[in-house]
Amino acid sequence: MESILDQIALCVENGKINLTSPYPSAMRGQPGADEFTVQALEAGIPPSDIVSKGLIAGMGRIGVKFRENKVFVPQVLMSAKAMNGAMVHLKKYFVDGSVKRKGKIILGTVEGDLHDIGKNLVGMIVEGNGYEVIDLGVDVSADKFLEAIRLHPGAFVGMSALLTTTMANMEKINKAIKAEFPQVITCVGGAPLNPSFAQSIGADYYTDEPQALVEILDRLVA
Ligand code: B1M
Repeated sequence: MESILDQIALCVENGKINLTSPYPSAMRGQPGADEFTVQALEAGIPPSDIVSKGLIAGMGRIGVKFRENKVFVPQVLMSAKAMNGAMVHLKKYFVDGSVKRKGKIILGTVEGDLHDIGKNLVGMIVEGNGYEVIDLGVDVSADKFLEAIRLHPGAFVGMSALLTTTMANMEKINKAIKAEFPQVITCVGGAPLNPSFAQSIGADYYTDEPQALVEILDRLVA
């Protein structure tokens, strides 16, 4: 029989939130990430194991499948919902410090740009892989990024742009960040970008999909 942690990972991977949720149809009538997390806590499994071997394992798998085009946006959204169903029971362990995040990332779509579907997906997958995400939303100016960096020392910065016109703002923002906080690591992504653009504006990293960003962050915090 699969362990409770495997069951949690499976529920997150498949977007199974709780007993009553109808999705995915193959798992209808079965407990979800919600109930299995309660069971795991009652069985005395450390919350940190539930996070690392259950939630992060499941979100890691969906991130890889998304990269490989084996699943699409709706499945990732359902996985994030299942993860949030489990997180309801785990939040207090993050607050009391018994579960630690791997790191923090400030995320935003750059000034002038309102596209946030990709940025939100990046946020969900990065959060599901153990990072705290400070989401500044869309149309984020350099000043807003700088203010967030002051509030969250040690955080990485992730910027998204979907328009060729707002890529120029990304350069402006990256320059402002590096001028005030040269040690802050910046990552950029979004459909019109490419590695040489990222390099030309002085960003530290470029990725074209969320799981690759997780892998970069994991290497940086290792
Ligand atoms: Co807009 N739009 N749009 N739009 N829109 C595009 C981007 C466009 C390519 C459509 C086209 O002409 N074929 C085009 C841009 C052309 C260009 O500049 N090269 C365009 C345009 C022109 C515009 C307007 C100017 C249209 C107008 O008003 N005349 C306008 C601009 C508004 C503004 O931002 N100021 C506009 C408006 C909109 C809507 C508001 C209607 C809506 C956005 C809704 C929203 O986001 N809440 C919208 C949409 C939906 C699109 C398309 C159709 C889809 C974008 C999307 O969500 N893709 C898009 C055409 C297309 O892509 N087919 C288009 C799905 C998403 C999952 O992918 O965002 O690429 P993506 O994110 C990926 C990766 O890029 C990566 O990971 C994500 C997940 O895999 N990634 C990162 C993203 N950020 C990352 C950050 C990272 C790492 C990876 O590290 C930090």
